[in-house]
Amino acid sequence: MQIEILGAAKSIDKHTNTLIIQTAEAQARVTVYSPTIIRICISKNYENADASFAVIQQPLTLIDYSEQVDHIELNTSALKLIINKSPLRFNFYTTDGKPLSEDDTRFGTNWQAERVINYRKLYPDEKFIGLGEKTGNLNRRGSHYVNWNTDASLHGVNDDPLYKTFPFFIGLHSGLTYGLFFDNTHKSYFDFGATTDEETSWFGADGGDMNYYFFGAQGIRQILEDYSWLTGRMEMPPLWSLGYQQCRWSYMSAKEVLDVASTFRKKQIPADVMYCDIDYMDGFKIFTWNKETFADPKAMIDELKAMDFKLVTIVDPGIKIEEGYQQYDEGIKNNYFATYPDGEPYTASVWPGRCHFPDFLNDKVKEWWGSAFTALTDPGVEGFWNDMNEPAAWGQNIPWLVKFGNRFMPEIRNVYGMEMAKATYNGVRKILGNKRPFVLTRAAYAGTQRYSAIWTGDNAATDEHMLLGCRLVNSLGLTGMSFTGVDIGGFMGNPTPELMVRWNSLGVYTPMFRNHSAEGMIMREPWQWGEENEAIIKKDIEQRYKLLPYIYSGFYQSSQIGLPLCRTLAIDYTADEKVFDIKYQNQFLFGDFMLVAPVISTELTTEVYLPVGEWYRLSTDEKFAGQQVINADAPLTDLPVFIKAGAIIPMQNVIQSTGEKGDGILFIHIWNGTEATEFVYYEDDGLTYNYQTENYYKRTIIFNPQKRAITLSAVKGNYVSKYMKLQVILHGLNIEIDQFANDIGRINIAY
Ligand code: MIG
Repeated sequence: MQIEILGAAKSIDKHTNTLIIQTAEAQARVTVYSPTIIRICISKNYENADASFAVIQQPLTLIDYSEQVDHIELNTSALKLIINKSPLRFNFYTTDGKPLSEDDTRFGTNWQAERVINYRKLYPDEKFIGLGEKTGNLNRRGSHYVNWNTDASLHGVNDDPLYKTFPFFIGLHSGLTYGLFFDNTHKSYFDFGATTDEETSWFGADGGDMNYYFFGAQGIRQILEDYSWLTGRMEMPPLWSLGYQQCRWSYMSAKEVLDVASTFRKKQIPADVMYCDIDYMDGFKIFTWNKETFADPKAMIDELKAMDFKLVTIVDPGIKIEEGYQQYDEGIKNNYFATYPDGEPYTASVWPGRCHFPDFLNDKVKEWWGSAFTALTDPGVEGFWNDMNEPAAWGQNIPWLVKFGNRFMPEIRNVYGMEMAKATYNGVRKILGNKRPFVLTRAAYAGTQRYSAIWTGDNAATDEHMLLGCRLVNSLGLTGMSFTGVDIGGFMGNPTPELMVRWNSLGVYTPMFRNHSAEGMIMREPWQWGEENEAIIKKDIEQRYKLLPYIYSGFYQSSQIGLPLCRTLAIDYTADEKVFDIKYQNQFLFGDFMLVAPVISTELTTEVYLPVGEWYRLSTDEKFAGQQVINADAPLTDLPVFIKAGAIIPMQNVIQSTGEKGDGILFIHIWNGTEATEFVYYEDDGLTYNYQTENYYKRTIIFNPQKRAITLSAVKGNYVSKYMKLQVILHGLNIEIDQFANDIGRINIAY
């Protein structure tokens, strides 16, 4: 095998916004996207190097650099890049010269035939977080990972790879932070000092270019803002998708779907969403309905709507080979399927039997796929669940010879799912007009947040999987994916009632709150666990609905700056070694002010690490000093949740679904603190895109304990709040103030 190591610069071409450096092996291009984002793309064949599935921004038009004898120095207001000419190496520093991340001097970028690799210096105290849906510890130092989207059913808690590819990590050392996004869709590898005797870290791919974006902002929040600027942010989801979602593989008939939905209403357990998994279809044919069991989908959905439920239906990519089936006939006629090199459509078996697979890389195919959703939207479906898009087929490994346009499976596999989600999103957006769709996908690549929410696939009904779910969701939050969830209760296997209860209570503090289980498992609805457990589950779901004003504002924040809802403590307490401790690494902040400490179902007390500051237990208002480990009671009725001093948390009274108007009272809970805090309260109609034209209601709530003042800024936006009355509740102060809030001007409350 031929080994090549990037050698000396032979020529340097300077354009206003690009440095083009030629070596004997390849061409390197340097562009600047913002003062904190620099792209390096080292390519043997630059023709296709600028196409990206993930990146939606353009480089700046000017760069500032100077050439010296042995190096080039490129400066931005936030970063210094030193490019050594011989051999060609790229080293990033802060403006005052502290090393952030540097090529390994010996090997830098190198090739083994088609394989492209980058070796970097490993700093003694360096930690790594990120890569999205990856098992293992929060700190990924000492671990090796592969990105190769896989239908990882029955995966263990340490398995890799899983379903998604997010080749973006954040490095932490010497009190500094940086990020690196390797935008390469081939099978890729990340080694954080796992196999190099702690000498180097390295990453690479089976093909393509050494194409990466370096993020030099100081502070993880700013890096996440930069990364989500580069790759896009999620839109506001429909409010109903933040309610409780009841799923199962499968509710087998319209009658069963309706029975479950009406039981929620009868028992007054709040819920918003019912699902139809694969069995609603006719022989698993996508865009069809089973003529017997779902004979009149519109009638079923109308009944659901009358009960204020939304319906989500599943779609898989595999199109059944069957003449007379519209999608098959049209796909064949127009050459819409992935093929072998001789043009023959590729065939594999999945649920419907022998299938072809749409070439989602092709815009025409995307459009065709998207327009077929009328079969679901006409009767009233509003949520679209994209499964099996790794893509999965029985036997798993789709051959490398399978072709998408002029590209082959090895290059396409990791983006196929994202492109399917994009096709779905674009299609239903067109059909639904001003109405927000809910799109969910299993496979994904960097940038998927623009189109879809994700869930973490087929987990199992064990405590270990419940804890893994926290780490996966927290890690996904470091890659722009804010709207995420796990199968609550565990997909495979049957949870004990205790595990079901515990997991449900944790689900309250997960962006997507969905109960789901596999075929053949015992029924999972809240009333399947005995009266006592049902009461706890109900209370926890009620808690979710009470918190929706806080959660929705958190989604708004995320849509603006890319900060996730579920935040590993590493984001805000980066320098605190304790947050990386394996004992506490599953803890996370939910939104700005709530700290959640996951506990397994067989333990009724737990150790919780409270970082710097002061904290209150949500359930008791008991106050704790931070920077200490406490022993917290953790009965099944009370998941340990702590509130940061100074917290401002808007809540409402329980409603049965997000479509319910409620009593019109907005509670603002405030827990005393020492420093001024603020919270941006956000509300809109929860259903349409009108918010994009200022049809929202937004005001900043400021709590200033030193001045003993609470301020609500004047309202921004044209939307009229659904809350008529405001009630401020000061915890830890024992003062209650009621005030009517239909006055949209500034409100000052002194206490
Ligand atoms: O081969 O549609 O991860 O959530 O219930 C299994 C049936 C296919 C896998 C998904 C799961 C879903 C199931 N699907």
